[in-house]
Amino acid sequence: MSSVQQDWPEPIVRVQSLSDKGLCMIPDRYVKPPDDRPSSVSSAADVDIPIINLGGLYSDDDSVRANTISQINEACRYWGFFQVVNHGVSPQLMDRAREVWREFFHLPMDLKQKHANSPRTYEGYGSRLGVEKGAILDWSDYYFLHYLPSSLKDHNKWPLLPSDCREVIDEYSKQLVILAGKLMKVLSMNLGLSEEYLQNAFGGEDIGACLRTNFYPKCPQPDLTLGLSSHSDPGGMTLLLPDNHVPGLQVRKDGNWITVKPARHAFIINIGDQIQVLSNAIYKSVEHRVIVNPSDERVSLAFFYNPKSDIPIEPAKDLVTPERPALYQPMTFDEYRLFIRLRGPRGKSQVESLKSPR
Ligand SMILES: O=C(O)CCC(=O)C(=O)O
Repeated sequence: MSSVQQDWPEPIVRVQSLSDKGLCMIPDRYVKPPDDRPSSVSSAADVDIPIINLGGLYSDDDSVRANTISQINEACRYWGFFQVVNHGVSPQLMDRAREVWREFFHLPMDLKQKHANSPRTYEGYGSRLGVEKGAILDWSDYYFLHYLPSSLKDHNKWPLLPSDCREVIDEYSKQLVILAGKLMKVLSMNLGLSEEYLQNAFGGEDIGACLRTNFYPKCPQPDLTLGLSSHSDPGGMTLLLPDNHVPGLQVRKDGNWITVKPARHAFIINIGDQIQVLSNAIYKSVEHRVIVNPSDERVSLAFFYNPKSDIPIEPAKDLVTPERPALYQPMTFDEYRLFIRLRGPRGKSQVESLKSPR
């Protein structure tokens, strides 16, 4: 597999600076083909992903505990997405984490440019995913950083401002790793595996965790573009803190796009491709995308909980039977994510391409 190139194929344009110009029309580079535009498939207005009260996991009442565990199981099997409330992460910390990032994106451009990223590691301030020359781009900027493993965490690659930014991201990430660890246990048990199975398959203590904060500026022609193209997440599990005022995330369900209505102080959890592989596709890594709008910017924090990058990920032996043979061949996460890093978001094409020849 070819390695990632050192630099972007074209000069980087910050979407925020395009939006700030007050253009009436978006540049052609952001105009999606008709089939990929937001209105191409009707969205079901009255349906939403499940909302699960995680407090139920610690109830004294056995039936409440069992019911919560079973709701998570159903959500992973049939939706690949769910919201959690009462998850143990402090609401104040969630609000502050979102606000430090909003403040970052409103800093003067020269300060943000100091953190400009390259396709080699993607760390820093970015405006495109993928390095294909002439690609149609998404209407968003982002900031990407590593939290785990500690060997990859480098505060110098995190924003310097706002002044409490690094401290807030550190505390936020610490709490999200704890939450993800709890969910991994529930997912393992729900799959009929030992409580620690998924965590061990991810590399035990040596997992990867990284944060991408997405900034979706106002867009004068939201019907022609997307804030983030349809994709499934390549990693293990994503814990998303959505904007507290502006919806935008759409999840694909039965051919429709469902716009998620975020519950207050909830996280949106979704299964990534690596858990789809480990579960031999019992759990689904579902396609999602982001729409934008003309009147409001939007900020979201996607925290990716990933396997250690150099261990092969393959279906759990206990989930492989003569009736249900292994659907995927082993592959390390490093090999796997190269695809997205080179080509940008492309629906579910990567996890599909991994399927074993039958
Ligand atoms: O902004 C959102 O709501 C979703 C972001 C997302 O899907 C991602 O960062 O992978």
